[in-house]
Amino acid sequence: MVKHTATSVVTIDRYIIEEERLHPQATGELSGILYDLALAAKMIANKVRNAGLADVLGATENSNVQGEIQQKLDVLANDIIIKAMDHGGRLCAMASEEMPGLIPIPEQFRCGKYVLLFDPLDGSSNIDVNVPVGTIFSVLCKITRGNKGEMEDLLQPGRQQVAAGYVIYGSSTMMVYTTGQGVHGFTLDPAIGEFLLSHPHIRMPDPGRYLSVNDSYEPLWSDTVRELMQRYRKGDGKKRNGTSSRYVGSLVADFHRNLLGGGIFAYPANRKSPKGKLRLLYEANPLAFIAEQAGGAASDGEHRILDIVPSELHQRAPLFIGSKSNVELAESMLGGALTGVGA
Ligand code: P6P
Repeated sequence: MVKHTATSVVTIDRYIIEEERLHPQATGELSGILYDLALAAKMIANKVRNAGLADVLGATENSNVQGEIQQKLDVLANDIIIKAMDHGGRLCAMASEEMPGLIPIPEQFRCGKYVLLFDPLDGSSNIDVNVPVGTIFSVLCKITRGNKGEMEDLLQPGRQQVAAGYVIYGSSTMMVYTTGQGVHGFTLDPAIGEFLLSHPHIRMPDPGRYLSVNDSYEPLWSDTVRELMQRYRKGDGKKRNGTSSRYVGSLVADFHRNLLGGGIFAYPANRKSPKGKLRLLYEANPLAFIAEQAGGAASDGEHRILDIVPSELHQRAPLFIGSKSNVELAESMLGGALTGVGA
């Protein structure tokens, strides 16, 4: 594979093909999924960019499975992804943060050998105040027999992912993904409607500069979590310096900054939310795959995120994700606390 630099003019389609050539047994189906996701991303970007103009802002009267008021763009993004992905013949099922159960492939379309899980527009509560939002996706191979996808195909541990990525709709629109061959970032050139390679082979600096956590939950944390956050803030006076606090409140924006600049994003368990807030299958798992592929790590405080065997589609998990040494500190402190030691 050609080792491109950030100055190479390489479209995402060409890069996907070049990566596919690394796998002689590849059938091109996974490449097709990534193409279609890039198309969906461009369509969602167009809606997000124009949201303020087309009175798309504001909430619908519906609420989704999370009980949150659905932003109109949430619904639009969800529909765009489903319509872009359901007829390509590469998927046998999908699942979305916005919908309660398995999303089947319509009868008129052929089923393929992959499943797709996604959060169509994460951070959507920030849309009305023009804060970056994102799409997150995870791709796994079908493991059940038969043609149609089943819940068992969706409920696999994150280490089984064959691809994962996100799109950040920020000052520019970027698509970042991995297929297990490193992490690569593509920036949308709106003038030509193409994602161009801008961040080849992303590596997460370690130790990280940033701490991303919502401190308003401090009264609800365990003593050990409070001590952990203090150690992040102050450093250890030796090899690990202190961190700067950066918290957007939009997971993809916080993760993306830490991926490029180095840092730790933490959404710990707390007395009100014993499993934290973030979803395992379509938020923690895809970002954990990216973090590890970029030299970072992701844990729930006691277990590697990618090793957690899910039991429910929308289950939550505490999340410590980012630069490896920062995640290891969390595990060294919380691994005991979660088992009752040092709580
Ligand atoms: P809190 C946005 O609603 C979201 O799901 C993530 O994008 C973000 O990281 C998190 O919630 C923020 O949650 O409790 O800090 O507002």
